[in-house]
Amino acid sequence: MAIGNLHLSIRQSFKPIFIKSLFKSPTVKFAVSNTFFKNNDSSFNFTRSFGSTGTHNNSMNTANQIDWDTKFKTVNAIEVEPQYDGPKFDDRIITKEFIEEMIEHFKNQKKIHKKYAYQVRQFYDFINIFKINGVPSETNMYLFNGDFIDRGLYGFEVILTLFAYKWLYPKSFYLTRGNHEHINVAKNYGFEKEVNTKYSEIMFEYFAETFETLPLANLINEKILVVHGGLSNRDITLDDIKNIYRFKGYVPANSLMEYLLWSDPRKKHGCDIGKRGGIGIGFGPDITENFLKRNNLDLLIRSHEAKKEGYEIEHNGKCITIFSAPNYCGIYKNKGAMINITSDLKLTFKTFDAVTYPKQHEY
Ligand SMILES: [Mn+2]
Repeated sequence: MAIGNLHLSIRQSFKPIFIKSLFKSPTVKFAVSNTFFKNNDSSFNFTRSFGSTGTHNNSMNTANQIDWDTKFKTVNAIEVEPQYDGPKFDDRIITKEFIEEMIEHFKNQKKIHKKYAYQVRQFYDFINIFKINGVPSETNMYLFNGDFIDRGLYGFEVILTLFAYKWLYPKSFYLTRGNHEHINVAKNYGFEKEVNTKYSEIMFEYFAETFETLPLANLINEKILVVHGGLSNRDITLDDIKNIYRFKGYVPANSLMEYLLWSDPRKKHGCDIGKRGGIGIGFGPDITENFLKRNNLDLLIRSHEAKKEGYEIEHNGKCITIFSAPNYCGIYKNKGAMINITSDLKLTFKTFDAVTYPKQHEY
């Protein structure tokens, strides 16, 4: 129940600096979305999530100061009215049935009770991904690559479903933080208003707090780095990424954290200030190539930009943008895309169009 548990679930999952999926199965799949991939093979099971918990720097470790027990008790005391007909779960144990019922409930334009929402965008396009590729499970891995919110009417439903799956399948369901998973961005681009309308300011604050726990990068089979935005203008290593302290409550200007969340590839060699008014940088093919060589990697996968065909391959095949929200914001007419990845790191792209969704719920 409690968002406390959801937080903890995520915090505990990412507490070690590296997460390595220990799960082995003949049908392991892996996917990344707003970005995502998918894999149909067994040996594909090395996924690491980066981002320091900052335990080396206790004076700044605000996340550890959160009183999870009090939060849990407060949420646990919330009464569920007898007329509530939505999904429930008990004893802080989320279930597959709860998530499936929750998705049905959302499809029918209903809310789930705040007691459960505390705990745990294109929502219809989002769940269409599971229709195309199968629902997440211990054998059907997914990685979603940030910017889960601020994109239309159903950001809350999308991110709650993502968090619920992360909670249910911590070893086979992965998320990367996007630039929108930040309190100030979420205030300016719609998520705060959406959550205030559907629930309350407290609910928004809980979510904003949870965003900080999301890792800034994931590493697949030691060879593919997945970040939301891009690279730095400095000669960074994976250790530099691993050592980022991400619980500051803000993204420091011109920091590696900012670049990972906000940068975009560019065609020319070198770096420039980028195309977003000074947030993040533009990085060229030489930057990507040198970064990959320095870190013994094969490929960079990132998101952050809508693409007409849902994806774009740049930098001599070394930098791929994947974007899985089709007809982005209802106006871009772009396809959505996903990547399937096999154990020998062969990539297959799948593109798809937007689905129709009910429009009566404006807020
Ligand atoms: Mn973005």
